[in-house]
Amino acid sequence: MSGRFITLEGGEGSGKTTQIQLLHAVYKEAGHACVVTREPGGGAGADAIRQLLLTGVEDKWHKVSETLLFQAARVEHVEHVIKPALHRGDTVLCDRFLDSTIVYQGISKGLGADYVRALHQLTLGNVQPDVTLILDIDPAVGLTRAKARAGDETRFENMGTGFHSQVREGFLSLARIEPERCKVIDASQSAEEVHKAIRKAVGL
Ligand code: T5A
Repeated sequence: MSGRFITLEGGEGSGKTTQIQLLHAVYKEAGHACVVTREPGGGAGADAIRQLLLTGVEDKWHKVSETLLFQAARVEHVEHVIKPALHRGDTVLCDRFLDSTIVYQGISKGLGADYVRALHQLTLGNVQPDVTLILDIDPAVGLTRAKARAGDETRFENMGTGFHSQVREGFLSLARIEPERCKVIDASQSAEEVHKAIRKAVGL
């Protein structure tokens, strides 16, 4: 696969969607083919699973079922959207990927990071991002930003501050384990400053 696979990760309201759009504009301006996508989602099957996962009460799913649903959506996404784009040589900009499952289900919900990694290996092999940008922000600030937008996809937002603090620490721990792939970006800055830091991190 010749394309570059870039993921954005971080807590709720850390600015991933905003930054993906800004980065996409840079690629577009340069005339470079680029696919923007997100998880859970990316294709009809994965979008249907997204609805199951993000709406409703916090304890709607057992952590094992929840993890399997995220990974089922990921298989649809990788096989139908990500791999074809990378084979064409396109850059893929993806809002969340496997690291979100490692952090949210593996670390914060206590299923174990190794469990999540093993499931990924079993279902998708070695599909991994080339670069991961971790947008780091105080969860209280991020949640305030996220709650300002309308919609019913609030299941994870409602999981409490302790849960979201573990999410933040979880992402930072991944960056310590894989510093070459995972670049931590201070997401408390203005959107323009965050964009500049991201461009530097991806070499644009
Ligand atoms: N999940 C996901 C798992 O548990 N396991 C998994 O495996 C996966 C894939 C996804 C949820 O699912 C969980 C994690 C999530 O809880 P989602 O709706 O996709 O749900 O939620 P988020 O990914 O968190 O998306 P959000 O829309 O909440 O946040 P973003 O995309 O990080 O932030 P963005 O860009 O939409 O910005 C939010 C607001 O802040 C403003 C924006 O204008 C917007 O209003 N903003 C800023 N304001 C000030 N300064 C800045 N620098 C700003 N940047 C953006």
